[in-house]
Amino acid sequence: MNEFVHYRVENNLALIALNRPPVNALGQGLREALQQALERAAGDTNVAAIILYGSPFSAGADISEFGTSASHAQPSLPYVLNYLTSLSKPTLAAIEGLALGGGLELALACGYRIAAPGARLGLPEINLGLLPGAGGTQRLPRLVGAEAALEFILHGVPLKAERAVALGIVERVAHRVESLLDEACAYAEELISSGAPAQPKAPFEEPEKGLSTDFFTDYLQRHAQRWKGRQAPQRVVAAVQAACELPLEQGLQREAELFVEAEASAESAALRHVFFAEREAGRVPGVTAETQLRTVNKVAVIGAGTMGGGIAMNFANAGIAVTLLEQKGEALDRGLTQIRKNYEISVQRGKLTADQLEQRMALLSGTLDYADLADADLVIEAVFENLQIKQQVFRTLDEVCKPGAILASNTSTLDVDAIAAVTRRPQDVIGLHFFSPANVMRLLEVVRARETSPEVLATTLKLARKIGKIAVVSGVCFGFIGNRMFEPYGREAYRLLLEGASPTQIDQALTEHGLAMGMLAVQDLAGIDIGYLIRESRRQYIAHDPSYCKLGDALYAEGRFGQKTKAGIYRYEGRERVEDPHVIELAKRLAAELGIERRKISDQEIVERCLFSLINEGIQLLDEGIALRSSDIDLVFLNGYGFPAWRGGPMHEAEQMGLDNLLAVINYYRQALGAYGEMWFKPAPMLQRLVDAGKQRIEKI
Ligand code: T1G
Repeated sequence: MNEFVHYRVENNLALIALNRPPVNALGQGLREALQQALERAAGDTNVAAIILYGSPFSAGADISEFGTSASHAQPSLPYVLNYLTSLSKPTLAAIEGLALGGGLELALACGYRIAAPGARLGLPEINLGLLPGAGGTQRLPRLVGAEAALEFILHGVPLKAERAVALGIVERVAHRVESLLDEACAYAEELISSGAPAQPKAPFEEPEKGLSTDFFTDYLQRHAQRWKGRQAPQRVVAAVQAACELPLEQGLQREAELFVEAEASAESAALRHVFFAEREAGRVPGVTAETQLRTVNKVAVIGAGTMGGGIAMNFANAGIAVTLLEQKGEALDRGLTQIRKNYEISVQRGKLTADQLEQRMALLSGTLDYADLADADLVIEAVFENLQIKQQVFRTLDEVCKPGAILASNTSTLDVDAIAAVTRRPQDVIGLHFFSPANVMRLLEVVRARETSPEVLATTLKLARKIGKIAVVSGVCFGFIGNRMFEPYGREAYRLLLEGASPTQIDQALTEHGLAMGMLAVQDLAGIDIGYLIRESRRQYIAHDPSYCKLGDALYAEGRFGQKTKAGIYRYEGRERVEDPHVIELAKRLAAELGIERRKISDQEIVERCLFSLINEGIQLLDEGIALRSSDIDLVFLNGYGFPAWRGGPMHEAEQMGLDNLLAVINYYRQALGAYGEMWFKPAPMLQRLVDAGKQRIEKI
């Protein structure tokens, strides 16, 4: 046995403690130690029952092993759990903190289960493009029924212990976390004295009982659209169906076959990439565990509009007091009213209780007076996207805010260095770019200005986690990471309209690729006017291309601002988006004026030109040091722009297709699109360097 397990016998109980910090991930070493401990307990005649426990119990298989030989290195998890179920002595799982994935499967292989209050139990494998691969799809249906098991596995969200008892996953909840092991021992003694079997009779020996004969076929059909592009959910359905149709032994074999497929899938490789990317994003040069953190108990938000109100909600949701400042009383009232309405919708949807609504509203206050911000620990400015206006706000904040207050701008494109420069405390200034709707979108771009101090950066990164955001650090440039890369993506969508593609074809090609929304629909949502104003701020960089978003400029001139005016690239009849012949004609006219020859364009060209332009810009961003790593860029697009997580993000997708192939396609369009291609399809220099160096990963060289 090794250090990953502590073994002792007390009275007639073998107590086996899992000990592989931080989460008892069931890597090969822990599996080996666990197998040895179980064999030792099985062979000890003084041992009448076996208790497994850990703090936390276990977060499941070791995700870092997947895709490597370690994942199936003996003893495999299925082997250990099958051995566990073969023991003739009662086995009991004492679940503290977490039992996730293989951790819960370990508990399910035990005959009995007791959980500590507040413990979370789940089978989140679906979030990694996998399925439970150590008996979960076969044992859970026999414990709770096939339909309940299917929903639980596909949902992939852990349950609290108390709910798990109601579902039948565990039998008991201990009175206190501290007494869990004692109560588990008492439970084991009860089992021994009552002569309980090592494995009690399954409550659902026929898991399919009560299901229609077409249940699984119907289930797949009902969810086909939602699961488009993915395979993991369908494998879960197949595995649970096997639990209904096969004896346990053969069901386990079927599960193992499906797991091997899943582990080897591009979908799982992408989702495992995202799992580690989310954890890597928090690793920032200059910020260490020793970096001093500032206390943030009181937040102020300037601007109670859509963004300001959404930002404020994030902090109220996390129990932090927020003061909203506006210039006029009616704007302030409107903002606070809208926040209350947002919470009321959550209550109607059952996501919030009425009490929680009032608790959160009680944390929100409003003022028209900057003096009331004097004791704020963090102030976030969310006023009109104009540099001069923002600079004036920061001059005022510099006057009224206490020393050490963090002063943040929610700007989406402007120069945070220029904002910091008007204060006497640039080290306390940072960009916190929330994405609309700010209380919903998980992405937060944390813009590190030239003089932002490590303490301010570390404090905002910690706060981002507290309010449930995925924080990605960006340097200062136009558009930071997301909007800078989204610019060429939108440029190509507009240009393709002139070259002969229709709005619907362009958007459908992108949504077919997995995007939540087509780029032209996004333009209408964000506002044609917003896009125009952004271009106005950068005309010197785009003037050499007379066609640059020409249609967007023309729509702006016609007052067609998108959804907000019921007409933009599309026309809006209620909530329905319809193609507008006027826009097609406008595109044709502009193409003729610009001498652009219209032609039939393939969906593949649409996706390649939009996506590869975005990726090429991302590689350039990395080269400039604006983004720290390519996986950070992936997180930006998965959490802020509706890119499909099952593709891993644009940069991961580029790595999967091969950087040499990416370069070849970009060079193709550079040549095939004539002068336009020469303007906009020059490969980023670092892409050429990566390919010349034979690199498979996108990293700075
Ligand atoms: N494997 C390897 N490392 C893991 C891990 C895991 N399962 N879970 C966490 N870590 C690492 C993580 O990378 C980080 O490392 C540190 O632990 C703290 O994590 C066979 C196939 C458990 C809720 O999907 O959801 O079992 O960055 O920063 O916010 O059927 O981690 O410090 O170096 O996230 O408190 C199923 C995944 C696996 C659970 C803790 N299990 N983990 O959250 O801390 S597949 C999961 C989480 C499986 C079986 C199948 C969370 C957490 P580092 P953290 P946290």
